[in-house]
Amino acid sequence: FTHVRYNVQRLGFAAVTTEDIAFFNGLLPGSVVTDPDILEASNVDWLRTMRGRSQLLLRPRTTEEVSQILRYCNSRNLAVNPQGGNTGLVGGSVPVFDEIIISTVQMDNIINFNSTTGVLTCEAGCILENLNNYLEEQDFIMPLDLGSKGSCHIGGNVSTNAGGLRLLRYGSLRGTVLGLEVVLADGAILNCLSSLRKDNTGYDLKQLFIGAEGTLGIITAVSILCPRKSPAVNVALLGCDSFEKILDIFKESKSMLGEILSAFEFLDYSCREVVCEHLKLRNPLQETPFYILIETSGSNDDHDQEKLSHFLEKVMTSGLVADGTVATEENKIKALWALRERITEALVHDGFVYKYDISLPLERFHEIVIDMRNRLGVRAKRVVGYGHLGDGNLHLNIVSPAFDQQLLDSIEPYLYEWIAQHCGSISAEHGLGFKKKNCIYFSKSRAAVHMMQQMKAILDPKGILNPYKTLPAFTQ
Ligand code: FAD
Ligand code: 2HG
Ligand code: ZN
Repeated sequence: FTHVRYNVQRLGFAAVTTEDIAFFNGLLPGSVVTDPDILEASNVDWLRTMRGRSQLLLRPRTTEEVSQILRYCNSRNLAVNPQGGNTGLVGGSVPVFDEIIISTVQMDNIINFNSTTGVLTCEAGCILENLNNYLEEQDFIMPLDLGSKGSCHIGGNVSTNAGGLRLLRYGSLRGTVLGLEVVLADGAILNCLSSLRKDNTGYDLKQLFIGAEGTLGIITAVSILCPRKSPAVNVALLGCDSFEKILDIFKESKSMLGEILSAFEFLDYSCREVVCEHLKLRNPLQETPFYILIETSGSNDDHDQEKLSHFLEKVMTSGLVADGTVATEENKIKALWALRERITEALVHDGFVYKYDISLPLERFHEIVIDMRNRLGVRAKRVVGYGHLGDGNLHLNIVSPAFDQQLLDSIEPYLYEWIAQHCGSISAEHGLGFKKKNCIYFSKSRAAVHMMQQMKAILDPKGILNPYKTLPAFTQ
């Protein structure tokens, strides 16, 4: 367990007293946790790189309860940490000091699903995979899919504006989320739980809370537009011997697969090594420097198969692809997806992981991986590149046997400067949380950050909501 160095001072919030605990026990009987053994899981992040020391975990069941909790905390000046499935990768989901953890785990009811419009309305604590399973029974799916689907909550997904494996096809949550219910810092309930596709009456307030990482309010319910489940799904895993060829394949796939293309994911040979070594997954292809996973989803099997085989024929005969395999059967599809989806899980078995989640112009997408390998040499156990190539989102992960400050100093700020120079983003989809908040200036102007700080001050004047996260401390 390696602590991130906490270069931060506790702000002047009140500390939880026995009177506070008595108040919460009265408000939420049976949903107040003070047992340190149970608290441990909520104090430590998924990567096990951060540990808070909260002594109080609240598990409200209703929006009204969340409202009462925040009204009380605001009046007492008690800091809080909203938490969903605690799968966040930037240290946003766990307390830094003794913030009260407010978990959505008991808010997991589906409120309504309209099978004509495809709009699902549910509480924030619903687990993404459960929602997807529920929808699949009715021939629909969630518009997003992440490797963490078995644990993450829809409220956490919206709060991080999670991207994931389906964004290429269905777009970001900024488009698919139609409405939100949010409890503000003072306990006021903001009901923007609309199910409308179109609504241009004034500012679109829900957008403020999408990607706000729990710093502006607690999301208690979500309404989201869900696509139909495609009856025909095919997955191809292709091996390539140069990155330039991958870009050509991408272009070709956009043109030849068009509307049925539903994922274009990338992994390099180091990722393949790590999943095979630690998770014992089998690589069905010959060794190549790069692999891509292409998924098609459509409504007509024959039509899709025909399109896909034309596409594959073209990329194979033109020498863009060195080796490939196609899956149409569900278990084989799952096995191919596992090679891509389980990289994050495999990497935690490999050592200490330095994680970077970058948006870059596609031409530069892989250059930084090579650059880092050369720069770090044998000091890094592994430098891997993978990600949502179709969305210009690279996951650059570097592994060392244990946390190594000197290695970190060789990576940062060099990497962030490189990203800024090439007009990329230092956080494409994971957010800033605790770990990356001070890096915001590599991707946003001072004026933009200042405006964010002003918005935070209006919505949460005492700063009780997820302090120490997302925004750097205010400086004149
Ligand atoms: P948490 O981790 O509990 O919280 C995340 C942030 O949201 C915190 O700042 C928290 O305070 C805040 N928050 C949580 N719930 C609420 C709420 N109801 N109201 C207000 N604030 C709230 N991310 C991607 O974008 N794409 C991926 O492909 C992807 N794959 C992943 C694969 C694995 C194996 C893992 C471990 C993580 C992956 N992630 C990915 C990161 C993570 O799963 C997402 O960020 C996810 O959306 C977090 O949801 P959660 O419920 O776990 O939120
Ligand atoms: C993915 O796409 C996730 O697999 C996780 O966003 C990426 O662990 C990572 O860096
Ligand atoms: Zn990702």
